[in-house]
Amino acid sequence: MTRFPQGFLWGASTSAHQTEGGNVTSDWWYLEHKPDTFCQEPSGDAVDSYHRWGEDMDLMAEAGLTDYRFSIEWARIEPIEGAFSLAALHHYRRMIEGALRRGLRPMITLHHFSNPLWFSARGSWNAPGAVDRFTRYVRNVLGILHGVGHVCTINEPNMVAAFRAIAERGPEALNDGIPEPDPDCAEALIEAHHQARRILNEACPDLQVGWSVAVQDFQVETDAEQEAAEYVRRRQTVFLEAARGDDWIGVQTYTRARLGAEAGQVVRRSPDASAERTLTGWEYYPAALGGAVRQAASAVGTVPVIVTENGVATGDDTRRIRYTHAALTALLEAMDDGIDVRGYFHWSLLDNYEWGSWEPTFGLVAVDRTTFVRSPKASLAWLGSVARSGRLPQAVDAATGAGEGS
Ligand code: IFM
Repeated sequence: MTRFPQGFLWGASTSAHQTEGGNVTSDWWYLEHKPDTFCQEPSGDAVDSYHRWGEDMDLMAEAGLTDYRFSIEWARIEPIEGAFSLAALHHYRRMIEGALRRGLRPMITLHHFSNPLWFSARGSWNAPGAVDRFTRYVRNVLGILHGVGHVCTINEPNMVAAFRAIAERGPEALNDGIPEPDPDCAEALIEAHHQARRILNEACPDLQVGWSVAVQDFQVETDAEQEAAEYVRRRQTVFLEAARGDDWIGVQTYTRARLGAEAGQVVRRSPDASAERTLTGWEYYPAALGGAVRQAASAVGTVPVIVTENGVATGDDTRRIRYTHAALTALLEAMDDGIDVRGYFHWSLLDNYEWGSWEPTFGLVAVDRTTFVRSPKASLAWLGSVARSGRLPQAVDAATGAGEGS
């Protein structure tokens, strides 16, 4: 296959907390400001997308992208338990209408990491009643979803279920890949997803509902195959299997994870000393996307795959284009092998707040954090041209990152 199919979703993703700014009623805002925080920097005004979302959408539509995945912020919509903000709901409705007006199909994420502070204070997902609290929120947002094609209930539930370990150990907990998710939290998230799907499908039968899992390309380099499968199952497969019966499964992939064994325990191997690392410290390994969509497809059966995040933290935009070219090549190969992939969303549209730090830049667009002026990078035009033509250029020019041949 050299072309992507007609109707393929071509987009970029963002999340509310990472871009909007001033998310003061959220648990992340609290985490960023508490005295012993593991965050290096707070999100502050972020990149002011709460006010500048129109500029963000204009840039995407002008570049040739057709889809925009963004999240609506529970902490703004329900800042106090049971008190729903009509102004916040109207705000997100205006965003949905703004996207549709520009020819961008919105994919709405209902929960992208941040919670209302009150929800966390009550024990977050591990507390009795957590699922009911989430589904009450879902019922309250139904009214703004008309015209929306895709809803993602919860972003990266396998990361959410690992947050306690991350909060306790700090970001280095991620150096070893995804820490083991808390099983009770995982169970609550899966139940919340299933109930939300039912509510959404009943109220809006045309909506395509799914959730997005952090999927690493796990490469097993040990004979302890069963133990390795169990290691992957707890971190990834259970969340993928929970998507059986969904309209789509979101795959979010950045790198691979090589599994070995030490003293009878499955461990994640560090990248080789010669391996290139990105600004997040992860191995630069774009081909991971091919392995990840295959692993997801084998867990979910016939549910179509949408790549809802893929990208690279780098200060070198040529490297970003090369990474994306290689990732899309691996994606086409997987599609050639029969994997049903319906779309690709790049992470991220904007350089934004990377959960504790502003250092890792994932964006197709740079943002000056004092003036909030947006400066599109060459990678935005490059991805837009792939979207317009539905084809990958055969190669990437070494100097500029632009495509050569087609
Ligand atoms: O920035 C995050 C995003 O919020 C969830 N997926 C991974 C991205 C890069 O770390």
